[in-house]
Amino acid sequence: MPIKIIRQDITKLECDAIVNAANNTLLGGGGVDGAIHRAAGEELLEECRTLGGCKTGQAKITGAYNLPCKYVIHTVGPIWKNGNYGERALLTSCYRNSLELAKQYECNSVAFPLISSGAYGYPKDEALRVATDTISDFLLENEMLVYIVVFDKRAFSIGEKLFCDIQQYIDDNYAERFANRRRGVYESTVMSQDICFDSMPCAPSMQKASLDEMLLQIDESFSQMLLRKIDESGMTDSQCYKKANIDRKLFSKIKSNVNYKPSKTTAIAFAIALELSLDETKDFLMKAGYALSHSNKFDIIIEYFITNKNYNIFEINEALFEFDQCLLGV
Ligand code: AR6
Repeated sequence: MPIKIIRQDITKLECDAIVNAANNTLLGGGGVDGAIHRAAGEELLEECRTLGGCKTGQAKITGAYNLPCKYVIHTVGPIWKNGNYGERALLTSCYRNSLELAKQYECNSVAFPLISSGAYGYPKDEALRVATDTISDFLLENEMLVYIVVFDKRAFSIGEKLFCDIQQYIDDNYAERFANRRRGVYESTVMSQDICFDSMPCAPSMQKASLDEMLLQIDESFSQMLLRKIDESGMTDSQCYKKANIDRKLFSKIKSNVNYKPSKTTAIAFAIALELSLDETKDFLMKAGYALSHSNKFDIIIEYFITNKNYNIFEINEALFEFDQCLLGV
């Protein structure tokens, strides 16, 4: 199952377990720890007193009392110094150990705050990268819905360079759209003539081969094209839907219904998982009745990542989140 990045107060989430960014005493504190203790009530503190603290990178589980979830998993993130004190390894083990505990307690869904990214000072973009890398590794072998809960906009930020590059790409492409609009119809007529001339020099045998191929594929639905492309890629079905951040049940629906019409974000998620080029992505989307245009930020951001051959769906989602767009996958 997939990772969902959401903006919310973690204490309000209805899922099997929420994770607390605690300290070694497990006896409460500020930030998300304080919020969780306040919302859960005194009994949580009483249970925490019986646990004997927790080492950095480890995790312990308690009941959730007045919270709408079943369990609270308490983990202690590293205090950021300069990155040379094993901070990344410790933060990775916070996520890994919390996920293992959730699995042991048969949780189907678990929500994480961005551990260490507040009072403990871990740089936010790097903290987020550790979270998505570790959780996505875990999900390759396990079925669970994992939320990364981002409390406020400032608590979340993709790298500054990536942000600027994407912003620049958006600006350039919006500009191109307005320029094209001013140039008007004449240019599009010339372009369509160019396409006709382009196709003329083809050898007749090549034309026939590609025509046969096109005719064979004319009735191929989105679902059939997806399954064919998965086979061609050498991935298994589950490798592909996990890479696409898509839920197994949704994949089964698409697989079993030849005429299934996915949402645009689902279709793009599969294009990303299959590492399709921009042209291939456009053909693939067309099967589901969608296009990529330069008239909205979402499409331009997707185009940016595809043209830069960056097919990491979690990085793409971080960027989409930063620009207030819908996320890919489920
Ligand atoms: N829901 C979701 N995320 C939240 C919430 C909330 N209600 N409140 C804060 N955050 P921090 P740390 C985010 O400082 O860095 C405590 O005193 C917040 O924006 O809570 O691991 C403990 O007792 C930030 O991105 O945890 C420790 O002493 C993230 O949660 C120490 O702080 C983590 O910020 C742990 O520091």
